[in-house]
Amino acid sequence: MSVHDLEQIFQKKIDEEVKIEPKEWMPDAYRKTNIRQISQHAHSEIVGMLPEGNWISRAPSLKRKAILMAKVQDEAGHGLYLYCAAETLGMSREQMIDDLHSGKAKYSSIFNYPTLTWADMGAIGWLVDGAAILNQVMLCRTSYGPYARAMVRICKEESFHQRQGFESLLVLSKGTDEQKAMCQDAINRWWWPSLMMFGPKDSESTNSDQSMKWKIKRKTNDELRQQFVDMCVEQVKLLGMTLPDPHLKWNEERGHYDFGEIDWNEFWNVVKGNGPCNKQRLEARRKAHEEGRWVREAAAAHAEKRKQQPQTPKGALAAA
Ligand code: BYC
Repeated sequence: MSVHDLEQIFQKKIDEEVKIEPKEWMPDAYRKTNIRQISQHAHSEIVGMLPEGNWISRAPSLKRKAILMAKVQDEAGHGLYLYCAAETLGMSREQMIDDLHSGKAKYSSIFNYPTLTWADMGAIGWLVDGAAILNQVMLCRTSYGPYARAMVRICKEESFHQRQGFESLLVLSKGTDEQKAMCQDAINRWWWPSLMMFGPKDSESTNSDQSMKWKIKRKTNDELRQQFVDMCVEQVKLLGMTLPDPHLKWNEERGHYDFGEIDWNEFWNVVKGNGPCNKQRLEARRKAHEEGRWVREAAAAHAEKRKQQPQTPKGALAAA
């Protein structure tokens, strides 16, 4: 069968909503795009543990500490499901991690901003996880089977993350004047970077067209960003806070809120590694990896030893 025939069969499956599975034929570019997107997504989950991890030891109560710890552990789990999904496409975990540590691989721009106050934990939950969910709910229907299945579980956990963030901000928004001011300040600082999480505008998105045809992406960057703006404008009212954009205005004709221009220079600057915390984040990941080397080596030696030991006959342990 020619490559042309294989491509046609492949596209037919995509059009008919049949999931693509690891051992099936797929165009090289489909494999590459999925490896790129899934590994970037995995790195985002892992680097995303750092800004919140920063506040575990300073959470204001035992309850908030337990919630934050559970959330950060969930992010680690998400990273692991996603690395596994990317591995099914033939890239080793070591290679993906090397690419992150060398600065070759990207991860979400949002995690290069600092977490300055406790209210940032609420703002990350509400805005960052809120943005992530909108994007990820669509990815539950992505065409590559292992990625879609990983996303189903991740989305369940993300929706808990978003609610806990909103609830945490709600408490602050009903607190003292200082707490209210801290809440508003966190919203002001996280709003624009959250809009940038959806990626460049459609006219500048290099991968969107092909990814939409292959149903890797189900909605474009701008469509999801608009959905996010519409949702947050309503939710912020419940907090009695405001969003830091004087251009937010309901547009009757479009049936959506208009919003101000995103600072794309800032976005690309962060993506290229020059955001406020890029260097610090990569340094923290490299250090953690180096400090965990002995654990990986010990686990590998243990597994090797087990392989060399004669297998215990079935039932022997029970008999003993
Ligand atoms: N940051 O052609 P485009 C979480 C890159 S973690 C950095 O539109 P695409 C959480 C893009 O990679 C949530 N880079 O790209 C964790 C591309 O570069 P290359 C993370 C970005 O892939 C802990 C170039 O710009 N979510 O939820 O079609 C705590 C052109 O863009 C960004 C995901 O990763 C960015 N924001 O669309 C709390 C979701 N945006 O590689 C929460 C999965 C774009 O071609 N990913 N770039 O040189 C996606 O859905 C898509 O990859 C994107 C971008 C919508 C992000």
